[in-house]
Amino acid sequence: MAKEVIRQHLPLMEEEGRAAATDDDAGRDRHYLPDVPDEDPYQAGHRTCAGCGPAIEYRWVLKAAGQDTVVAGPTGCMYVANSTYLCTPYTVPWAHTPIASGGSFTSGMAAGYEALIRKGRHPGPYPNIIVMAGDGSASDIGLGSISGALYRNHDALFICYDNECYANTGIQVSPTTPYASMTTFTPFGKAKPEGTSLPPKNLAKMMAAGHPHCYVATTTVGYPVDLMNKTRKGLNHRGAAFMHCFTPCQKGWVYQTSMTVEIGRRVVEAGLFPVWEYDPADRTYHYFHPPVQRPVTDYLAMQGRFGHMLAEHIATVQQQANRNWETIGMDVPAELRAGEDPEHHKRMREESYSMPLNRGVGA
Ligand SMILES: Cc1ncc(C[n+]2csc(CCOP(=O)(O)OP(=O)(O)O)c2C)c(N)n1
Ligand code: SF4
Ligand SMILES: [Mg+2]
Repeated sequence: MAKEVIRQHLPLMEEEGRAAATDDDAGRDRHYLPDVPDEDPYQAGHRTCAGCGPAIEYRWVLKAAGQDTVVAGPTGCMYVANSTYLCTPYTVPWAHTPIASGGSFTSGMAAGYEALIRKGRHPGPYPNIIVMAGDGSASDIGLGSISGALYRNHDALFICYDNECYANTGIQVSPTTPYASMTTFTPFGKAKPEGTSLPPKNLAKMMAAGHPHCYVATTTVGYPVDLMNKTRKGLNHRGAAFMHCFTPCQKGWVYQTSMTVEIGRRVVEAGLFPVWEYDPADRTYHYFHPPVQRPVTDYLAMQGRFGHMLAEHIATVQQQANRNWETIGMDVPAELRAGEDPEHHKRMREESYSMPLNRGVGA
C-alpha cells in the first residue's frame, strides 16, 4: 500500500523591530532577529566576491529552510563560485543543472521524492526542495522550464536571485537589467547615451499572473526577516511557489562592498522594486509600504553602473518609480512628482544624494 507523504511545516519568525529585542543564551542582545536559527547550511568557504548579494540571499534562504533541504543551482555565479573543485559550502545535498533546466530538474526531484516516499523507499518527511536560479536563467534562458514546473504545480520553491545581469560571464545585459544601467553588452555612448534602453521584464508579476495557483513573492536582501519568512511561506505552501529576490552584485554594479544590504533597502524606498506577496487563496497582491520614500537619485548615485546618466534619464527613472508608487497604492510626494521633469536634475555625477545612514537596530 502507498505510504502517506508527510509535509514539514516551518514556523514564521517575529518581525517586530525593536520591540522584539531579546537576550540569547550567551547573553547577547539579538534585537531584530530573535528566532533566527544558528545553523547555516550555506557555510563559509565559497568564492563569491566580497559583498555579493546572491551569497547573502543563499545563506538566509538556507538558514530559513534548515537541514532537511535539497537544492538545485542552474549555471551562473552561484554555481561557479560555490563549486570550486573539491570544495563546496553546502551542508545539504546540492546539484548543478544546466542553465535552461532548473525548472525541469526540480520537477524531477519533487516527483522523485513523492514516488520514493509513497513506495517506502525514503523515510520522509518530504524535504524542502529549492532551486535558486539567476535572472539570466529564470527570466530568459530557463524561463520556459520554470514556468512549466509552476504550471504543473510541483511542490517546490523556485527562486530567482536577481543581480540584474548575466554576471558570471562578464556582466552582460539580461531581461531584468534596468533602464539606463550600463553592462558590457549595453555600454553608454553617442548612439545610446543611456546604456540599456529597455525597461526590465516584470518577472514576478508575470509568474503570478501566469500561474494563479502559485504562491509568489518579491523580497530583497535589505529585509532579512521578510526574505526568510517568505522562504518559509513558499516552502509551507502545498504546490509550487516562486520568489523573486533582489540581490545586488558588487562587481557588476560598482559600489562599496559594505553597501549591499543598504542598496537592498534603498531600491524599495526609491520605489524601484516593490515588495509584495501574491496569495493564491484570494488571488490578491499584498504590497509592503515602506516608511521612507526617496528620490531615485538616492539609490542610483550609489552605483557606478548609473554614473553616465543624464538629466533626462534620471527623470525617466523617476517616472517609472512614481508609477510603481501608484500601483502599490501610495501617494507620490510633490518632490518626487517634480523629479519627472528633466529640468529638476543634473548629470548623475553632479547629483547629490543622502549618504547611507547607520540605520541601527530595527530601523
Ligand atoms: C545554454 C547556455 N548559454 C550560455 C551559458 C553561459 N553562461 C554561463 S553562466 C551565465 C550567466 C548566467 O547569468 P544568471 O543566470 O543571471 O546568473 P549570474 O551569473 O548572474 O549569477 C551564462 C550566460 C551556458 N552555461 N549555457
Ligand atoms: S560577480 Fe556579482 S553575483 Fe557574481 S560572485 Fe561577484 S558579486 Fe556575486
Ligand atoms: Mg544574474
